Amino acid sequence: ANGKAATGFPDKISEKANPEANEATEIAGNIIYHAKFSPHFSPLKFGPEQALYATAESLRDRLIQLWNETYLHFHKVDPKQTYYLSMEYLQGRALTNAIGNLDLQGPYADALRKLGYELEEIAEQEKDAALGNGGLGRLASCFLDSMATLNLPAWGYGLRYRHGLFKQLITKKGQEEVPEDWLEKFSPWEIVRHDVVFPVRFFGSVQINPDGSRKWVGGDVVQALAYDVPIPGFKTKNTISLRLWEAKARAEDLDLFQFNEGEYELAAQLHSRAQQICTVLYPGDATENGKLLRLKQQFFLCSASLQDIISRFNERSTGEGSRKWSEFPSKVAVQMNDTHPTLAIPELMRLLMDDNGLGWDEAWDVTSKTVAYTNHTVLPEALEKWSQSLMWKLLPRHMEIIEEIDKRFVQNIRSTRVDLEDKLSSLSILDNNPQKPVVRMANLCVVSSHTVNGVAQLHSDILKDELFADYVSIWPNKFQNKTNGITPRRWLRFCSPELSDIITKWLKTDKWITDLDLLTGLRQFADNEELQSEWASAKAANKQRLTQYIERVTGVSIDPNSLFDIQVKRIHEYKRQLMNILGVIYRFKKLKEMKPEERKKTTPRTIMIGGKAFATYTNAKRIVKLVNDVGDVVNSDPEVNEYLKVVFVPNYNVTVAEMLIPGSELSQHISTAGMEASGTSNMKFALNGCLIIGTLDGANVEIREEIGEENFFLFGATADQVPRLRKEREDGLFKPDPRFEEAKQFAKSGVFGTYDYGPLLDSLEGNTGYGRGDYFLVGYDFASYMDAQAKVDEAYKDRKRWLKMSIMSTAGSGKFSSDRTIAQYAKEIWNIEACPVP
Ligand code: HBZ
Repeated sequence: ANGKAATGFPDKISEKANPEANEATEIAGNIIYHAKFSPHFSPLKFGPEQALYATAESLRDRLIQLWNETYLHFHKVDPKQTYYLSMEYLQGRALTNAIGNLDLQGPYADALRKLGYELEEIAEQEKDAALGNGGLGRLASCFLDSMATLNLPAWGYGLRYRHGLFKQLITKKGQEEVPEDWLEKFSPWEIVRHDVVFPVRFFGSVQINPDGSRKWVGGDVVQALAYDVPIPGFKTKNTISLRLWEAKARAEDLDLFQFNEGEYELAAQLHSRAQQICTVLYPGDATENGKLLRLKQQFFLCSASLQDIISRFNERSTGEGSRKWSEFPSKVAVQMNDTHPTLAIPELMRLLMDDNGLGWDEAWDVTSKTVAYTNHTVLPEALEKWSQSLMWKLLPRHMEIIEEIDKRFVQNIRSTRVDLEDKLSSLSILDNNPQKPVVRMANLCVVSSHTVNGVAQLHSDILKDELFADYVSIWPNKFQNKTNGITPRRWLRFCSPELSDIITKWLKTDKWITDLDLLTGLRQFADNEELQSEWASAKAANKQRLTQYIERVTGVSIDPNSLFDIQVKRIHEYKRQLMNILGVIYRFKKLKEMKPEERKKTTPRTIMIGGKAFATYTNAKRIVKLVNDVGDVVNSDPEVNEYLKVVFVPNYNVTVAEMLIPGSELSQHISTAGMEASGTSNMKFALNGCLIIGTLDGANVEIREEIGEENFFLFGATADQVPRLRKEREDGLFKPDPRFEEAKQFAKSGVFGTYDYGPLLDSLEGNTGYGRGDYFLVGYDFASYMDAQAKVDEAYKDRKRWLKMSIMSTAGSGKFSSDRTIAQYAKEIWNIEACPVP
């Protein structure tokens, strides 16, 4: 606080609030009103936290009004509507985004100033809603922003996890996980809908009725209760919904008799089982119990969402009796975000057949015209497979339906495609391997969906040519590409207002915020000295802000004039953070060997690495520890630390990204080619004028095409070379670059502490039998990686050239707006049209 209003309410403001008062005064009055009358805090204090909640509630009033108008408008027009089903959303903070999208930045900043606060300071108080793991969840959140902004009739469905992604602490042991509680106080952004409740069943059995129809009965029944998070579009009235389900037991499920006998746990068994469902995002699934809980979560999302969708379909019926089911696909599109919501398929079949009396063919026609599937990975270990016995236990009716889908598919192929006979064992949905019979969820998705898409051109090509090649021969028109995108509101306009203002000034319009291709207009000024100097000062300001942040969270002071080099993403061997840190180790060794005058000629760098490792992923955790250990040694080395700093940025999340990305100059997207489906942070960095060092993987390929190859530091094997290189590595035919050997030896030598990095580094050996024999080809790509890094150092010395490249990056990023992605989904997959609220 600025000292003015740290405690108590500034009463003068509320008295001043009258109909003639300007907008800021009115808002200030409204904030005070909420601080006084929302019963969340006792009325003694008006600190930053109270100010945040009161500010958020004042916005919530507006959002609810817009949400209602949008709902009623959709109800009246009755357009076809898309439902995005996702187990994950990485929303981050909502305050700045809501104020920005409602175009109330000025009035809110003024209002808070009247109350003694800066808007930024209040925004800082908010916790991230981190209901996701990484790229897939953040993509879903960017998509919601674009759906609302494009006025599309579309909603998101998800789960209201109490504990989202864990908080990462860095200790002497490396990464430690502690639970995060975004609902600790409450979320001002959600609206509980006590009237939107659906029963969801688990376990039980299938009852066959006298007429031959089937009904799922018995088992546990849990209630799904809806919470709506309003999603405002940018400068439009349209405000859509992210509907998150919470699991609740019914009152009658409390066994009062047992309770009165003192058997409290037994009496409340169902309550506690219901509560488990939405307790954590991605419960560990190493154990049988963990698997069961994860499967329950997936089904819970699918069942509740589909019941809700069907009830809305019926509600919007235009009078004369009930609607024809054959109309359903012209009113509803369901998009499955990866295979996690695959159970939507058998659940929709079940609801149509068992609850609404449709026959198989009719139900299948409706279902397969309604659902579409997005694939986000080709890594075999990440393709979901569920044990058949677990599925029979939890979802007996759905297993019958899946068996029938599989049987009909196999029959159909047998009778029409004899050439595929020997492929059927891999094309079928059920893998009946007697050792471990499983349901292959991706196969169920491909067979049942009208459209299957990858998330970048290269990835979609790999899906068509490899993973799903035989399906392509059956359904050549089912497969599409939808290159990912990011919302330019959060990822440029709001996270870097300085750069945004410069762009608006030079383009003479701010229309680029919703028409990102307009950024190409910057190309003609890329050499202009005036623009370059403005560009450099915006970048410098963002670097300064980042410098202070790093000092605050890590205690490491970094040089804002050094090259800021960042790699932030989940820690995974295929993303090759290990290659990055080995490069750093090599650089450190060379700097140590140099004479002082030689060192002075080098390009000073600050290398920042951040990201979370899955709690049980041992090698990923070793990488985190190694980065931290290297940082400790390098940063305290007086000979070298003027030229090199290494920082592990703790607890990487959406909010941290909003700080890091605008302040970055080089970012690393260095996965083994063919393994990163798309990447989306690469787009955020490029949009913010940050240069990329990267492989020809995922969306890097398209980014390089758009911004120009001369503005991209390329290295590494291409995806089509990878299988041959792996084979050569296995056969001992690979001759490692001496720099690679030197870096590994130095890492093992003990300079970076006593931790045993042997097992981690041995995973990079080609034929030792350890790990996967350098499956990710760090050894092969290391040489060209180091060469590319040397080019980076040279380019950075030429300030004018670097600034031009930076401007060209931003100028070429228009394609990567999620507005473009979502417009393509709307047209080419969902067949929906804009429905703007008048
Ligand atoms: O989806 C990511 C891809 O790795 C990335 O390349 C792509 O840009 C992004 C959006 O399309 N995939 C994930 O983030 N995947 C997960 O987070 C995940 C979560 C639960 C799972 C498996 C994967 O069971």
